[in-house]
Amino acid sequence: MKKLLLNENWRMRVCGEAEWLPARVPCSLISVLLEQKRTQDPYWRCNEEQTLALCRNDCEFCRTVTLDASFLQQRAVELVCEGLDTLAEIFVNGTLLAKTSDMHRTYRLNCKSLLHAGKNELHILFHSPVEYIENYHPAEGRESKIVPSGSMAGGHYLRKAQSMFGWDWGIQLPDMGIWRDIWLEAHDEPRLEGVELLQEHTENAVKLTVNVQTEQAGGQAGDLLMTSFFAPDGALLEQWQAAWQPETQFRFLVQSPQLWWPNGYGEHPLYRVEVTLLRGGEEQDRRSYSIGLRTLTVLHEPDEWGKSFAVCVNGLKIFTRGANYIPEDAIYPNIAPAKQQFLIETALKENMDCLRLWGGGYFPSDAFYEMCDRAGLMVWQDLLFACDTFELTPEFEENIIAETRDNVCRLRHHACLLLWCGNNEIESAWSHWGDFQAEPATLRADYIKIFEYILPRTVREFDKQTFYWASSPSSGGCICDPDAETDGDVHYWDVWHGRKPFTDYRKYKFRFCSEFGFQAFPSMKTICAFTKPQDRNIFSKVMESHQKNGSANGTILSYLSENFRYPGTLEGLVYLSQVLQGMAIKYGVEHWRRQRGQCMGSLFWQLNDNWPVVSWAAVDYLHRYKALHYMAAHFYVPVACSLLRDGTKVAAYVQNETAAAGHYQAKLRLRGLDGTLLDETIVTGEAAPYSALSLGEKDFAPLLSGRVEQVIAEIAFSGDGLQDTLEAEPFVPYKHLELKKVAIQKQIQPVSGGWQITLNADGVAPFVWLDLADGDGEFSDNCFLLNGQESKTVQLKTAGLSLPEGSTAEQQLTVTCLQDTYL
Ligand code: BMA
Repeated sequence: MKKLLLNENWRMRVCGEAEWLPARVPCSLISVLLEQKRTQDPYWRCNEEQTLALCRNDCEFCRTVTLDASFLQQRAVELVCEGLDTLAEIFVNGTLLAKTSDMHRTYRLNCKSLLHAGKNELHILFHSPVEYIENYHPAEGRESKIVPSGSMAGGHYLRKAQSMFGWDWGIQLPDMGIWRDIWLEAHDEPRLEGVELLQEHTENAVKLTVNVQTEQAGGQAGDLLMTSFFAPDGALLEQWQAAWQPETQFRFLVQSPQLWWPNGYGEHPLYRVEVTLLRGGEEQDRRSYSIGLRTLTVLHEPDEWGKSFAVCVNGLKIFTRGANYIPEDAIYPNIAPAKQQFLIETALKENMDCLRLWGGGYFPSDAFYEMCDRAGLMVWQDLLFACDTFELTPEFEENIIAETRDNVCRLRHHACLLLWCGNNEIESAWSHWGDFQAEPATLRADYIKIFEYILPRTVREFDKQTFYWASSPSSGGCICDPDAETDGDVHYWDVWHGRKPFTDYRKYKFRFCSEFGFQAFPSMKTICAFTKPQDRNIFSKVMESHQKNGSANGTILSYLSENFRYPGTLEGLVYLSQVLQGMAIKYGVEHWRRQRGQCMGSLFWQLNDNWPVVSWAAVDYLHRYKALHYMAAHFYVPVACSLLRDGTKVAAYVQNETAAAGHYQAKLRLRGLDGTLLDETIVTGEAAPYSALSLGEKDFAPLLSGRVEQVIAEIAFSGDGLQDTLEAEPFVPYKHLELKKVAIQKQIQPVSGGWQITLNADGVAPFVWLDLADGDGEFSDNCFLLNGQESKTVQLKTAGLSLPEGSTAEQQLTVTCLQDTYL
């Protein structure tokens, strides 16, 4: 087979303009204009408006391809487009080859008759998605008034990542272009079409079946198929050959398999399967797959609390810990593997074992899933539908079947693939969202046809082993109480959208909470990167244009007023918003981990951003960590401890998510704000593997009279597999604590891999936040308590550190704590 990659040497122009600009795939209208400095950064100030106006244009890409005669003498010549976004017309030497309308599909187009030896002209015209959605008319009786929050009306008419039209965290940037590889392929022999890998696990062995499908045409007697199977260390385990047939099956038996486990539960060894087509001893086509030997599914079964939703890996039910993941950038050609690697490492630092790839985004590259395989990060993969109605036209049906087939076949072998989920929140919407109730019944019927018939049938046809879930949240489908607390997964938004206090998380014993979240401002340095000094007020036009959830700045201020004092500066507000966010999510996660057994998972909303914005993300667009990141590293650790205060009573809990029983100690303390230890009670306990344990509680009521604003409850935890941890909470809202200014001593010394920073305070200092004034760096821990007695040591890592010329880490280090926001 001959493959001619066509990513280089393109030219792009806005239709109607004279000038062609150089381009290289992956590229888009906006990425090329930016690269050639023909437009300004869409993320700067209010540039979103002018960028959106550019997306009203059509644009065209063209290049020449020089072919020799032998290329064209092959039996088949195809143009393969892995990503055309979205409304494309492809011309070869002036003749229309195809029209496309789905950015998630791979198009394989037979073009032999249009090509000739010598120079050929390839030309792809993209129509404006904005003009299309504005001028599209649904069939009579299928008109919809639904517009997802922050989005443009009509985004659902196109098979294009929905959040490109904007979301309640997303810029409206409906770009267009060649966003994935494009090539010409010529071959005489049959092409390898699909390889299906099926695992059957028995006691200490795995039977692996490799089903190889090739094209029917072009096969000859003497053609061979060969399958090789390699161990995780690269050693060849077995190799089989068979005479070519369109469908061939190979079987392998692995005794004492090295099993793949998610992060925190074991190793992630990857075996490799390689399938080769040979003619006359020469390799003609080859596919290679890294696979993990494991069983992985979701148990949705009746039990004493209703119906479970529990991830089960290699027979072990686990408490899933993770977050929701959105597209890494709103300009898709800028989604580089390095960005994905950073986010995956971020998830690992937060001790996660799962990411939910949310349905308003896209299916990432193979490289992304390979990284997840290696990292032990399970992927909950939504199909690409979110919060909207969808009109089931014949063209729409053809597209969604094809995009599902393409991506299921591409991704089904990955060890990380946990489940396929039909959509985000659409079952809930049809069940009880007010605006959906006024929508036509025909669209409700379309919902059932798409998500309960067409898509599950398509997924099952191509992937027999991965769990399918109709929607998130759901109780199993049929628009039957999808948000039930007792059945399936739940999205819980009363804290945040409903402005309920954090303690409301504790009212519910969900089976699996797959979305809940709380917004915070991005780092001040990130705010400075998209604003001018005069914009730096949260109600300025520029700041509001980087806040896509209508009432959200008010929501942040409302929670702030319940918990903290008025901070007076934007810096103080940014810091407190991040502390609030961390507190909120910690309340939820700790509660659900205490319910382990009944509740079996937590995925907070959201890990990342796709542009610089105020949002629910734990890490901002410029890869600066919010306080939530550092807090997640604690609340998602395999052995986690928590403090639960109920009035004057304080209780200590451990959740042991490991295979070993552990012995734990908690020192329940009352501490004066000057640091004096006023009372201490020690409790101990034994936590079984995979269990939650209450170590004991103490009622501090008799000790609080007359000084409730001058003390804080504190628990010092220690035990097997546990880092020594301090947890603390006041008996009154933080705003009423009578915190005094403290002096925080810092000692910095170089150690291997960075600097060691030792901190001491001469009184209680909550939420100590370390930063670098004009630099960037990562700390081993952050946003912690100094109790006025014990010192805390953290590391500033050299990896990723950037400091302004001529300055040292010591000069740059800033330390903020809660009382710094007192006016
Ligand atoms: C959920 C998500 C997203 C949204 C988020 C915050 O509904 O599925 O659609 O961005 O809440 O509102």
